[in-house]
Amino acid sequence: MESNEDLAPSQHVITLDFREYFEIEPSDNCQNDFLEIRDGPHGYNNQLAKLCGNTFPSRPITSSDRHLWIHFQSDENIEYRGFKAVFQFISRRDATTPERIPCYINLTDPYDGVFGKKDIPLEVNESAIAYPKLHVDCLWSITVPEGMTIYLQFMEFVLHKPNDCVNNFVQVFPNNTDIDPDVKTFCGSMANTVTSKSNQMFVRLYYLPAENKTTFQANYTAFRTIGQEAGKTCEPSEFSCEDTTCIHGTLWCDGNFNCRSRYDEEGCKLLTWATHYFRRSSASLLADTDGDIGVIKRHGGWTNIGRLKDYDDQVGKKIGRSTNHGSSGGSSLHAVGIL
Ligand SMILES: [Ca+2]
Ligand SMILES: [Ca+2]
Repeated sequence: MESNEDLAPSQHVITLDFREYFEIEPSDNCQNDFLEIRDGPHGYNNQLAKLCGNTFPSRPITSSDRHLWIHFQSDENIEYRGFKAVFQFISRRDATTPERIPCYINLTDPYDGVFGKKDIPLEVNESAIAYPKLHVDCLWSITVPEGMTIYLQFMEFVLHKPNDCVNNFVQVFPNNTDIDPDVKTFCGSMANTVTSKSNQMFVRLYYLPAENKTTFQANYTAFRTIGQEAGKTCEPSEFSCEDTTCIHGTLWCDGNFNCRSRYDEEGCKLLTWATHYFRRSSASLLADTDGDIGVIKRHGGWTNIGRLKDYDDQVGKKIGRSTNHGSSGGSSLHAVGIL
């Protein structure tokens, strides 16, 4: 099994011409052995051909842009001679559409992030205005630290034609951008949550600029799964979602749902003065406001009540203390209260 990608110079397209022999095991729908060619750099781009058998493709295959995606697959049985093809880069002088401007957005915030149509680069939007009948095709790539997986939720999802899965859709690739059996295509009136298979995930927006109401906004959260065995707990810097998953501690009561259980925002609306991440000076500030902290939320990072007492004495209030956080070196506090 092999995949390859050809890239033509700017203002060129690619033609692929078969020569001398073409012998790929014939089968219904070319399901056993086949050569697949797609019009673009990815396995999800439009299929130009899926070939097998002994008949030469009748004419050269031409890309509409600078990329062709070529994939040959053979199964374990019956092997034919194969094929030979020649590719050429030809000027797109006569092309009816302009060269597509690449639209790739990398998201690398390690613990969470919000993204959507607003991230599309200016030059892509300008091209969309100039050519409203040319699809916009953008890909967001999300990468979180090794060992973590990604939980994706849509906050906004509007397609101009809700049931048009050809011209307007959002796709989520929980694994890679090849033809992935796990790919989720959303083209109705709502988009479900998706969980990645690894520390990477891809989200694609494909729409006709003429349908300018199409938009989406989503957020992602990196989470770590811990075993169910007794004694497995989240790290001090993490918050426990109470469902054997852990998210980063800064996501607790930050106004966004990050746990799949939504536990990280539970009870937070009771707060009139609260922070998920503050320091000794902030603890004093909390005391100075003469607040009566009625709720203390237990947190994976808390140590024990004995250590909490230090803080009771210091600020006269009940405040939860976690162990050191992050690289700042200072002690940080996790407290939730009601004034
Ligand atoms: Ca075969
Ligand atoms: Ca949160």
